[in-house]
Amino acid sequence: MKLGNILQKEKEREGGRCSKQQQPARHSSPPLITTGSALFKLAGPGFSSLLPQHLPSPSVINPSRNRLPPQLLSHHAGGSPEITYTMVKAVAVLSGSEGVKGTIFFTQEGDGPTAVTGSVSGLKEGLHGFHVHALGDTTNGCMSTGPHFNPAGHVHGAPEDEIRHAGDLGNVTAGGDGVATIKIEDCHIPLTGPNSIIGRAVVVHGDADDLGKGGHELSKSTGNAGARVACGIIGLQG
Ligand SMILES: [Cu+2]
Ligand SMILES: [Zn+2]
Repeated sequence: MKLGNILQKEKEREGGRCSKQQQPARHSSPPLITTGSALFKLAGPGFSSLLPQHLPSPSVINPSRNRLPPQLLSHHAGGSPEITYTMVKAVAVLSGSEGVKGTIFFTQEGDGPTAVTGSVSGLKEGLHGFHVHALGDTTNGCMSTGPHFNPAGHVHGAPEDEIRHAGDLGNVTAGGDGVATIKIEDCHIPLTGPNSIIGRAVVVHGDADDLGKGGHELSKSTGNAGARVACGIIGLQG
C-alpha cells in the first residue's frame, strides 16, 4: 500500500476529531524540529529526506516504538513500511499554599484530542476554574505561570467556544470531600508541535470560571476565577 493511501486511511479512522483546532498547520514546518536542540543531533544530515514533506504531522512513526516521545523516534521513520500515530503522554503534579494538591495526566494520539484525567483534592465544594497557563515558571508560586495559554490571541471563553484561549478548560467540580475528578477531552492543547503545552502549567483556581460571560471586568481575560490555589508544570511522561 502506498504511503499516501495509508495516511488517508488513518485520517479516516481518526475522523477529523480535532477539526476545530486553532493551531497553524503543523506540516508547514519540517517535522520534529520544535522540541529542542537534542533533536537536531538525532536528526542529522539527510533526515528530512526520510519523511515526505506532505505528512500531516511529526507523529508518523514506527508502531513498535510508539510509546516513546516523537523526538526520539524520527530517525527510524523511514525504515518502516507500517505507519501509525504516536501516543504522547505528559503529567503535572499540582501543589498550592493551602493544601490543595493533585495529579493531572495528559495523553494525545496523533493529531487527535488531548485527554486530561486526574484529580485535585483540598478544594472547597463547587466549581473551580481550570486552565493551562502560558509559563512553566513557579519561581513565585502559581503567580509566575503567566496568563492563560493563548497562542491565537483570543479572548477568554468556554471550552466549547470557537473563540477562547487554548488554555481555557472551563471548570472542575469539587464534591463535599473537596475532591474534583477530572476527565476532559480537548482539541486546543496538543502535546506536540508549535502550540504544545509541554513545559507550561496547569492552574486550579479558588472560584468558578464564568467562561467569559459574567460581565465582570476580568470575565474576558481570566473568567474572574479568583486566586490560583494550585498549579503544576506539564512535563513529558514516558
Ligand atoms: Cu487560570
Ligand atoms: Zn482564558
